[in-house]
Order: sequence, then structure tokens, then C-alpha cells
Amino acid sequence: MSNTTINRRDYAVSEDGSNSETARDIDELRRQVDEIVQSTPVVDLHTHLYAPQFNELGLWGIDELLNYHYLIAELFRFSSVTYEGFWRLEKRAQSDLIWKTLFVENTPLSEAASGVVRVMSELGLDTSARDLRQAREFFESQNAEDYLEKVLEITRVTDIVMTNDPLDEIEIKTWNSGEKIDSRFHAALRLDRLLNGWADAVPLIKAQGYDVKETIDDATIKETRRFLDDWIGRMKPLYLGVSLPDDFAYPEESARGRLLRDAVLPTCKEHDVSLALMIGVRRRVNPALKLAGDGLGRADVGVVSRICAENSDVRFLVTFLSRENQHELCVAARKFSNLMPFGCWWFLNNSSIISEITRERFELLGTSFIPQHSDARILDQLIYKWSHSRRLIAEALFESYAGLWHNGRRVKRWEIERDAEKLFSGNFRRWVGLDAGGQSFGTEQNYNETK
Ligand code: RAT
Ligand code: ZN
Repeated sequence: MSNTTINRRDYAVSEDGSNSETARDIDELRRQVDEIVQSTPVVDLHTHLYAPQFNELGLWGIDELLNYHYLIAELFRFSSVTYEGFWRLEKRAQSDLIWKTLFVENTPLSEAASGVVRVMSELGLDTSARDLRQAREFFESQNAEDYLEKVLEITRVTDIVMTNDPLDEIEIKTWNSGEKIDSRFHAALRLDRLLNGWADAVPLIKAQGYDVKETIDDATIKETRRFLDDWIGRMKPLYLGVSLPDDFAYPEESARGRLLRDAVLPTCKEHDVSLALMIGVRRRVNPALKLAGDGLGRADVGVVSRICAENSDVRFLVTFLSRENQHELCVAARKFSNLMPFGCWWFLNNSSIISEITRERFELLGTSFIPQHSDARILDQLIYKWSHSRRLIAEALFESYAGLWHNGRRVKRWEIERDAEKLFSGNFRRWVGLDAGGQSFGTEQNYNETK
């Protein structure tokens, strides 16, 4: 439900003054926005999904869905199982326990749990089943290739951006095999291990034939740049990306600060490739939870303003993990045109918070931002994450149009289509130079020609 009450009397346009036509007009606007937002293709700019060529890295199916780290964290809110006890179980026993605890013995109200219900109902599965027999039979009968097509069709996601670690053994094998990657999947070169764990990264980079040292000197910077150049050549990433802690600073007297300033930013300039900064994660707040054990902290948005000011020839995609940083990020984006806010990341990918952040962004930035990415780790999650996000973004967009209408301008259908295209794919495509496949948007004439 929307947070803002729309007073339908405000839209009275009928000659006889009756309210029915008023309601019809605003309702029709609502229907138009819903229909357009539901059908607009999506480019999902940050996921942890993989093209089929990466084989076992691609996850799908009920056991993976239930073993999502968001749900593992929730399990321990309700179950007395110990961390060690849980990790000792086989994957199927883990998902059985998660199902029994979060879906049978408790009502699956959380965003992640309710999302599993959404996926199951979309696929025609019993969402109140006592066990996972039916769901497992369904997934066992699916062929991976056809299932990928099915999910992309249901979600209208046309392009998926992966998270690619150049130090991951399985990934390296696929990239080096020269196999053609499914063209709907795009790479994002992830720099976490390089920037956040230099000492551990050094032997791995060395093993790939680059003469880097733990102490960062000019020769090491040169070799790191060669490493990045080579991986950019191999992956053709749409952007370089890194997640950063809440106390991330810039400039910073540290290995990360030096590598960022002297290797990463010059590489972005040279290759004309964007840098994604995902700021605010506190890794391993509870290490016993493994991947589920990360938390968050409020960061300093001034850091982003400084980076943008000092590197005006680099484009930055930026997201913050703390809700408290969102308003400041919008204000920073008003000051720097090389800054593109994106997504409601991780702990912010919850209905109430998506609504709030998206409204705030419309108010401060119009349509000049990227409202959402899925962060899906399991293919099936695209179904619920995009269904939730589309609904919430449609609501926020409708309310912005209603406000505009109230102020004296009625948005036209082609303008709604143009706006939706920007929000769900165009802003990102243009930011990173991803070809829009011949589609043209933006003018009434284009709209009429493509109708
Ligand atoms: O959202 C998530 O699944 C997190 O575990 C992280 O992957 C985060 O999104 C990240 O990219 O670091
Ligand atoms: Zn992620």
C-alpha cells in the first residue's frame, strides 16, 4: 500500500463535476504506470549469478533458495540448533531444517522468507507444504537451460551483470577456456580481494605471473595495473567494483588507499570504465555465521564527494548499505554528475525501505538514478526480487506523477515509458556504454514510431 494518500477529488476533470470521471482518470494513470513498469525490460546491474558456462557456480532450485545466507541468519532467530550443528548437516538436511523452522513452525513474514513463497507460487508449488518433496520433484524435472529461459521470461530480465573475482580458481578456468559466455550475462570485475586483503591477494596474483610484493612500491603498482589490464581484456567488464567497510576513507594511508589511487583509478581512466563503490559493510560481525555473518555501519558520504571531485573524469556507481546514508548520497549526486546512485543494497532490499529510498530519490534526483539491482545469488530469486521491486517502484513513480498532475502537468504515456526505460535499464546502459540493442526512447516521435 502506498504511504501517501491520494485525494481523488484533486483530480476532478469531468464537465459535470462528478467524481466518477476523476477517479477513472487517476485510476487509469495508476493502471498505466503499473502496466508499463511491469512490462519494461530490466538490466540487473549487480547479481551473484553466473552464465551457464561457469557450470557449478550457477545456483538454482529449492535447496539453494532455502540455503540463502539471508535465511540462514533468520534460522538462528527461531531454532536452537548450534552454528556448528547446522554447518555439519548435509545441504538437504539444512534446507529441510530451514523450511520446517521458518515456513512450517513460523509464518514466513520476512522479506527473504516471503520471497521464497512468491517464487514457489509463481512456479505452481504448494507454499504451505509440510515438507519439500513436491518442490524437489519439480526442480529435479527441470532442465537447466530451459529453466533459465523460463526465469528470464517470467522476470523480463534481459541482461544480468555477474560479480567476477579474478582470483577465483573456478572462474579463472572458465575465463581462460576461451568459451563464449552467454551474451545476456555481463562481467563486473570485483576488486574486493585486491583492495581489502592485499597481503592474501599477493601470492595469488603472483601465481598468475605478476611480480607484485606485499610492500607496495612503484614496480608493484605497475604490475597490478598490468594484472587489471589483462583481466579487463579477458572479461570485458561493464565496471570494476568493490565493497567497502563503513570506515572507508579517501584518501587513505593504507595498501587499499595506495592501490585505489595509483592502480585502480588510473585504470578506470585509461579504459574509460566505471568504478562501483558499495560502502558500509562490516564483514564477519559474527564469523560463526560464515557468509551470513556480515553486518553494516553508517559511513561517511563525504568520502564519495571527495573521490568524485578529485576524479571528475571517472564515472562512479555508488550504493551505501546504511539507511542513514541514503539522503546524503542523493545530495552528493546533485553535486556530482559523475556519480550515479544505484540500488537498495542487501539489508535495504526490503519493501518498506525500497519505498522510502525510491521516493526520496525521485524527489531529489528525478529519474537520474538506478533504483534497484537484485543481488540475486540463486537464479530463482530474480522472480521475487524483481516482482517486489517493480511493485514498489511503480507505486513511488505513480505518486510522483500524481504530484505533478496536482501541480498542473499530466504525464503522457510515452513519457512514462521513457522514464521506466531509464530507471530499469537505460540509465545503466548509458552509464557503462552497454548497447541498447537498437531500441530508441526519449521523444514523442520515437514513441509514435515504435508503437
Ligand atoms: O547481498 C548479498 O548477498 C551480500 O552477501 C553481498 O554479496 C553483497 O551484496 C556484496 O556484493 O558484497
Ligand atoms: Zn552483492
